[in-house]
Amino acid sequence: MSQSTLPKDFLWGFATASYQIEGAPHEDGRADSIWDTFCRIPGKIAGNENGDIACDSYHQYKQDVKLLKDMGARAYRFSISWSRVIPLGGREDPVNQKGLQYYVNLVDELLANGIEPMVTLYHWDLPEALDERYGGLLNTDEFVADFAQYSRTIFRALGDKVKYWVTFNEPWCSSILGYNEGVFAPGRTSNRSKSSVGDSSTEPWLVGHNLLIAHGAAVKVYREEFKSRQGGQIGITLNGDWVEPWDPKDPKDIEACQRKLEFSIAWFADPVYRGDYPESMRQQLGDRLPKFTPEQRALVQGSNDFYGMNHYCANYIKHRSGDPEPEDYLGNLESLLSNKEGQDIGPETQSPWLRPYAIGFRKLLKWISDRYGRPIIYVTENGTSLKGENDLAKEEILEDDFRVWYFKEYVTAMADAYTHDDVDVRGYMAWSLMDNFEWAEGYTTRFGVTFVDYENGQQRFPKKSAKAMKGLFDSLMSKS
Ligand code: GBH
Repeated sequence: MSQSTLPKDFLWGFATASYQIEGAPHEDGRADSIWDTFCRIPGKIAGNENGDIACDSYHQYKQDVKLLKDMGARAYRFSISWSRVIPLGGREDPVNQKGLQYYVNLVDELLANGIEPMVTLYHWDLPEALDERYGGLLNTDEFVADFAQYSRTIFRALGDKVKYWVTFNEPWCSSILGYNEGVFAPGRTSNRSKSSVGDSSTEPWLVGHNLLIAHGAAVKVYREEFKSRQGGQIGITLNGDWVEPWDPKDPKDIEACQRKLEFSIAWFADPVYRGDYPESMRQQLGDRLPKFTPEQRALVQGSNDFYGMNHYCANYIKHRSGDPEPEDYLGNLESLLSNKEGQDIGPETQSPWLRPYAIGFRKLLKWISDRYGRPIIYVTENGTSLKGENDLAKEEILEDDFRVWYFKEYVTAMADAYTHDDVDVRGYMAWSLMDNFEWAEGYTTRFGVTFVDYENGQQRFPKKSAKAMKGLFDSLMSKS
């Protein structure tokens, strides 16, 4: 096997998201998103924290760009807070020029430093007003129309300068964690100990459907009104973990692995690349899984210029016998951290769900590439937390050897997929540029290559991993 490489123009950099870093929730006219209100419910977030200050990036964005520049990054993926730009969110509601200007300034600062912006339109922070007005993501017609107009506003303001667009970040999380488990905003679930409203058996599937259609509608706006002049690329970003059978000798576990990939990834990617949901989902969910009208299918099918891939880890998969529960979203199986032999899939991190298993990255890149006809892939997130990192002193946090190891393993696995498996991967954004608000885990879990000192004005200090990244990519990217 020859030495693995990456192409010479490979676009690598770092990622963040608006609510996780910006702070300034009420400055210059921004209104609440569903995450501002969700954080106010006691018990939803570790330490009852919120994003009111976070990394203070609304004020310190020039620091962020300097970090990127010092690390040698070629690109930066960030997201836009919809309620900063259109505080009430709707297609007839006023645009907040000051809020929009923040993103114009950020993009200008990036370009002045030679860093390519990649913009995510929606990373989970729906304007609260839309949730109250018509049920937010549950309302097909209103949500789709409002998202299309919001997207148009952003393309118009930034599209001359931004060439990479992501419509939605991880619709799986919005649907399942927001409407089935109820652990993410808006927190709806059938579990009445967590929420007085919600139906885990139906709402997530409707929300997923609506997100797909809204994605298609925004892509249509971009292609018809902006793309020919602005010349950018647009796609949706899907999360997905790799799978290995709990018992490799049991055909039912092997089958369950495939079903897990279909319930998590193909749920969204099949409609985009093939025009309909996977058969395994239709079989289990029946009429609870919405059907595409011809108009909806026309919007969704063929709507990706590239596949945006978020990937962190892998699980062992064990089939379940008997009928699935109505609330089941995994595909009637168990997702486990160790196999039949009792072997762990990877070492512990601070995140209960995250066990590094780098070969799984290569395998999943190939699985996606094979199933969807070798699409262009941008890895839009990959990274790790460290067990106990937050309990250490600053000097120790800066020596994040485990993260250095993780990135080396994963980036090499990606280069293997590019070199040996014919996977057309063209970019990679590490999660994350800096420690930030880790959703329900608050600030207890750090994902950054940069330490953020929350006690001292959110000052930024690069960790060892920040300094290792350029060398890693230089060693893999071919020079000619
Ligand atoms: C990404 O999601 C997010 O895009 C980013 O905002 C976030 O900060 C980053 O990960 C790190 O978490 O609790 O067992 O139900 C990663 C994909 C999928 C990981 C859902 C957590 C929940 C598993 N996420 N998963 S569980």
